[in-house]
Amino acid sequence: MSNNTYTADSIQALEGIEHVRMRPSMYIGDVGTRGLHHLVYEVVDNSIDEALAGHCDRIFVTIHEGNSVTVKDNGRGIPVDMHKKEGKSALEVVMTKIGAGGKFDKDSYKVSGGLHGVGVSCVNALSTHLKAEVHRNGKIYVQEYEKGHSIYDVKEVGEIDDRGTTVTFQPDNTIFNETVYNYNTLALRLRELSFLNRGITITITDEREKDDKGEFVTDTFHSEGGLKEFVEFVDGNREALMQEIIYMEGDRDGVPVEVAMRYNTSYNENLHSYVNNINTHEGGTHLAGFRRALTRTLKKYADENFNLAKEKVEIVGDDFREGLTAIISVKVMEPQFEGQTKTKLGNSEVSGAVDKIVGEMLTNYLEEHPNEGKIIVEKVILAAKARQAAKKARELVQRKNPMGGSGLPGKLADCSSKDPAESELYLVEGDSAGGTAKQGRDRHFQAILPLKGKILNVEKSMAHKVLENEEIRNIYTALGVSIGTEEDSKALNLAKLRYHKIVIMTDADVDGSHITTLILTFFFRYMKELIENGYIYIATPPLYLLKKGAKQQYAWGENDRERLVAEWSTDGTGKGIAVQRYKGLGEMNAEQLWETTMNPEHRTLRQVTIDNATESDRIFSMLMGDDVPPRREFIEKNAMYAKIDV
Ligand code: 0RA
Repeated sequence: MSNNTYTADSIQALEGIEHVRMRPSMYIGDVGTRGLHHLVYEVVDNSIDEALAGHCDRIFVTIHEGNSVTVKDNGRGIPVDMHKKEGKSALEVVMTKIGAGGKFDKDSYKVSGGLHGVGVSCVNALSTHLKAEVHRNGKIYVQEYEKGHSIYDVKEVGEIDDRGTTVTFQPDNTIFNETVYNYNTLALRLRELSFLNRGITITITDEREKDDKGEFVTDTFHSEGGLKEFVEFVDGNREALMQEIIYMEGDRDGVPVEVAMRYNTSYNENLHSYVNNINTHEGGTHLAGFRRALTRTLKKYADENFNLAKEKVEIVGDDFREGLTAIISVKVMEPQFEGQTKTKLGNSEVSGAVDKIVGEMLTNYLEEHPNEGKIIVEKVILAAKARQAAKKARELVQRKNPMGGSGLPGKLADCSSKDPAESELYLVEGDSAGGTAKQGRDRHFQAILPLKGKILNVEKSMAHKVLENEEIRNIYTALGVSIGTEEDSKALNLAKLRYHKIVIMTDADVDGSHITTLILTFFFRYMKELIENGYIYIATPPLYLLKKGAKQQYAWGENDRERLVAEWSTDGTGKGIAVQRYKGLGEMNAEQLWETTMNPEHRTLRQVTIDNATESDRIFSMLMGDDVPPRREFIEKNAMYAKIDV
């Protein structure tokens, strides 16, 4: 990720601030939406640290008109006294010296800090303007900065009897190519932080828009129950197997560990792990420690209390995690992040700490809760039996449909290119639209697989049903990869993937959105790697065709349509303009479909990304669960898919 031409020394030689502005991605990941939002997280993290140190319980985040943002807390206030070595106020050092962080306060319990952990000075460097206001010692101190440099010394501007720090910054639009904050994205993260750090109250307010009552949109997040409530929240649409949530907390070798878990009737494993409030998508030593302790403890309990021989089933690690939702949160002083996206914890000492705490506390729990113990063991035995059935089904499928050679589905119209990097697979709703797409495509690099309407809802199906399902089998055989929930097959062999763009193309109506969601659920649960690697896209067919005389143009939404009508009308009416509404892909001919939706020169593909893994899990369980109204509402709003024009 980082650019190796710069050594640590040369970074310093280059003067921190200028280097941050020259290579922002090295510090905040990217200069798109993610990086923009990261600025807020970076500032909030400082307040969270102050809260973790026990000096702050209130944080306010405000998005202002023009997309500047304020983060205010009621902590001790950043010190303003002279920093001897630097010859400047401590506030100025924190705000302008790259890498200074809060390190001069050795007692502070600094464990949070965004994924990149770069500090508020980077936010300052990437802002056209930043103002810091500190309430401390009964006084108000302020300092302002432009592009990371102070524009005056810290000054005392008044007296006050509260305490705290307020930072307002305006992201530099010459650096970021996206400068509009997404309220939901920020609110999601703040809610997550409130669950991960119980007792803190976090309020977000959006001053850019007013609601029906003429008030600013605002949300306040506060959790007394912490991870317990987090599990309850992400599992809101699953049917729990037990009333109570199993909660384990402790501190081993200086590593605070917190785990909350509960079994439900689903067939999925939902483990979410955090290190210093950062979601570790790729897992790591903390997760390994949890899994080991869970398997060992439950196995021992089952062996001692149940007659497993009678069940004639061999139980493996996976079986203990089917239908399990668990959140694991650890705080590590010097975390080492590894893996492709630097979200895998490497510290070996953490594994033992989690293992010990979970082992001991789960053993105690089972002793004190024999009823729950029985429910868990019965669920595990059921999972083992289902796994064996799935294995048989898979073997059957593989025999019928051998890998390699001509093992491709009959319905697939493949492309001629064999280079995955340039090849695209369109998953098309319905045979009729599939036929049109086959005529319209560029057969050199575009393959078409028509799907029969609604595919199986994998959220509610056992693994072997998923593997046996014909449409799903067509998808993964066309892709050239194997799928499964078992540990060995989970390491999906991406090298075998036959297309690096997999495009879901459905009608632009509620049914189409539902089908898109069903397909996405399948990818999310069974081939998450495809999403994580950016291979999954959603096609966006136009909604309207407008014609006036000889000219015609497509419109993708209401705004588009209104703009065109306004442009074309000479007298301000809609007169003489024919507006054709496309209800389905089938209403376009092959040429139109190519022109608007498939031709790389003109089309808009939305790349599917996972912004927040825990929230995605909750959303998928909600969308595909039993409760219909929230699903409809959500699909209609369709707020989940990140829109990236490719
Ligand atoms: C170090 C020392 C002290 C306060 C802070 C850091 C601090 C930093 C931030 C950043 C945002 N909000 C903050 N609140 C506090 C003070 C140590 C003391 O008073 O003894």
